[in-house]
Amino acid sequence: MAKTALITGITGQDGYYLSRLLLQKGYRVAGLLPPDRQASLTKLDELASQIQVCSVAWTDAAGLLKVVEQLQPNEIYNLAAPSFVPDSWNDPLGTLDLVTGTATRLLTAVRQVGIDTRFYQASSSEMFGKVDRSPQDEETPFCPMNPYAAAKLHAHWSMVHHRQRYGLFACSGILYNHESERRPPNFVTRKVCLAAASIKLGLRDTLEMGNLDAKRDWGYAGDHVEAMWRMLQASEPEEYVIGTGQLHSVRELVAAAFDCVGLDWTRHVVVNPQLFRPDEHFQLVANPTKAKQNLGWEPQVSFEALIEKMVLKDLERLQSGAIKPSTVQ
Ligand code: GDR
Repeated sequence: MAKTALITGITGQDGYYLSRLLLQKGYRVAGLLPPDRQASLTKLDELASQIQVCSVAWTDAAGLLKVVEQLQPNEIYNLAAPSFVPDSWNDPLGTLDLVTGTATRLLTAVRQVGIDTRFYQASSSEMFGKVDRSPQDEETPFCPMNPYAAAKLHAHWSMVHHRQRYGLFACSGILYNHESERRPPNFVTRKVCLAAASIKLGLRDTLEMGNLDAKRDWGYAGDHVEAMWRMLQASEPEEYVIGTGQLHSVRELVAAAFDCVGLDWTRHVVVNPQLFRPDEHFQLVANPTKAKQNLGWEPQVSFEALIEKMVLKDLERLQSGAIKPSTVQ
């Protein structure tokens, strides 16, 4: 019989790639969507018609329990989160409730229904924050530096507690930055790739950037969702650090994107100190050895190939009119 997977945050970048992977594997895929977010299902494009939608608010514990009871999912992937880190300063409590509250309500539902659902929690490298070592692995202490990271850490511990106390098959992937053609333009990779494509087509001339010396471990979202799935197929529920193990600066990202369209980035990029983030002097880079050894997981798409994919897709979108030039200024 086909397995059933329930995904929160299904209309986000990772939701798309994970749904696609699970549908290809023959899963029945259901997505939890709050009643006021039903329209966002169109973000799943060609997958939308294959997804069963469960309409429940994140705060509705009874509603979430009912969904779990009725669906009896083999696997739950909890991806729901406001993922743009700076926004969490504007609404720390809302972030905590969405991130931690949803994880805890779902874990409670699984425990109450008493089924053998395997639970994946989307943890983040932001939980490491002010690191005292690089690269980081599963033993690295956490030191979150913003409300988003603190909320993710609380959700992470909630998952660990449910596993320890109730014996649930619950685990988390501590994921480093992962990008794709589906990344929204407020994230730095997409912002840069869209700008490079727009400048190439003469739709704009400059790009304002924050800290060019900031460094990240950027991987491909399609690779990272594969790791999520593998974690739930393992014999034991465990934490895994998921990243490429390679650090690149924002400067390298900009150079790579402009290189794809044959432009010299130094002629177009302007640094705006107002876009700098305070407390960002730490090198977040993964040591994914455990994932390689236990799950056989390795990233398939290189940094350069990822940036090229993203730039080419934005060129195509702009040329076909899928993105209106007026929105790229
Ligand atoms: P991040 O992603 O905060 O790491 O979180 P983002 O792409 O926003 O920033 C990456 C790095 O680029 C630097 N930067 C800029 N960032 C943006 N957005 N705009 C700029 O103009 C700019 N200039 C420099 C940032 O300072 C930062 O160092 C992502 C999200 O997916 C989280 O949800 C996830 O948990 C973590 O990755 C792992």
